Amino acid sequence: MAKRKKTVITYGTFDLFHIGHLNLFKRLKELGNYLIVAVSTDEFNQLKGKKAIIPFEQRIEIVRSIRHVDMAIPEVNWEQKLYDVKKYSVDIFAIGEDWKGKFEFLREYCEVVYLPRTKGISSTDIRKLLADFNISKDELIKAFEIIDQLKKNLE
Ligand code: C2G
Repeated sequence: MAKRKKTVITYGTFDLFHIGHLNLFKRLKELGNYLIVAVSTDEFNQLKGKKAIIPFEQRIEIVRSIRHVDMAIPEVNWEQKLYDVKKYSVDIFAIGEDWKGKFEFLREYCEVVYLPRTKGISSTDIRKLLADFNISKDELIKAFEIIDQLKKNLE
């Protein structure tokens, strides 16, 4: 007897794809057997006050390629969730607990689950790390001069 399709949907930017996103997808796929991920477009991110480093086309292609994901769609506004839940006969809407309580209106149409975030990593942290690596050219030249001097001292 074929297993009944149990559809789970989630939404997000998924910039600089990392283990926190992958853990989420794994957990989401354990809740059902068909996972839809809606990836925020660059335009919608502006509305969210977020600027992703990786462009939308690449972010959705990466998400679409993750084996836990069955379908990836664009997230273009705040209002589409209800439309998506009906269009795809979604059984479970799930998202990280940083959004806890924000999507209770969907409970009338599907289960709503808030999942623990993966500690110690976020796209924002990675962006900050990259920014800290922004050594100026002069600092780099100075560093190489010091290394050369140290080498000469050791000869
Ligand atoms: N996440 C996680 N653990 C992390 C980082 C992120 O579980 N260490 C989860 C978030 O809780 C979220 C998802 O990964 O459920 C995507 O995170 P973002 O890309 O930051 O998504 P966000 O900007 O919160 O967009 O309409 C909803 C919004 O589009 C959600």
